[in-house]
Amino acid sequence: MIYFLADAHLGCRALKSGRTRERRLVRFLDSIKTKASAVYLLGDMFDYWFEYKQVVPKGHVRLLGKLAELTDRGVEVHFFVGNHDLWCRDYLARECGVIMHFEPYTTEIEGRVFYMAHGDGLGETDKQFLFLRRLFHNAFAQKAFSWVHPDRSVAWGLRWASQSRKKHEKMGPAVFEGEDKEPLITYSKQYLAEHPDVNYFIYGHRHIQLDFPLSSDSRLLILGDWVDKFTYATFDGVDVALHNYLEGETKP
Ligand SMILES: [Mn+2]
Repeated sequence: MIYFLADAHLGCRALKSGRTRERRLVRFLDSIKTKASAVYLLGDMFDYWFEYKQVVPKGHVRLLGKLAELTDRGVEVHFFVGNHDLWCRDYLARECGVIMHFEPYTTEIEGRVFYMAHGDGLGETDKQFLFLRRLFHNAFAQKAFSWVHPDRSVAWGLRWASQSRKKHEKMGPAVFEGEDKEPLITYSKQYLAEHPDVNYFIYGHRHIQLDFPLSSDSRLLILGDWVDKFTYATFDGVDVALHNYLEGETKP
């Protein structure tokens, strides 16, 4: 079985349930470790991650340990960067054995073609978002930022990320905006026209659960999140389905 999930935003300072959510994610990964042949983490697993050559942000040790356990067992774990944790280098690959993806990734699994990405910037028209995205991805800006002391830069990053969360909270819960207003749908339709062999487009980023038909043999799925939805998708070799991970949760 193949598993897909995204957007845990671990370490988010605007959310009180950090450790609880991390534990829940770890229990989920533990529950699938014997069934999974591959796990795709489709971005923004961390609310902020800026990695220096010799230094990584504190925290997340339960998740990192579980990822290492999975890959030690031979489970393929794919880690896509999102728009909150794009400043990864090689630590997660070296330490946890994951396969890093900094770009959208197309792969064939059991005869079906998957196009996967976090989803930020694809079909996006918001100028402010695109400006920031370009800045964040700019090699010189990244180099300059890496000269800042980690204590300062990571504190700044966590503040930026939690402000972005609060801004989104004010706008209300993420909802499906309609076929014509979802950049990922527009983008995927165009992409499909040029690459008609893609059967599944799988994305995170939007924090909504969506299973949208693009053609008779192609669908677009958005994975929800692990902030308050605890949703994921599976591929059993025949079809992709969306699920909710349910379990009793009491302790903070
Ligand atoms: Mn995102």
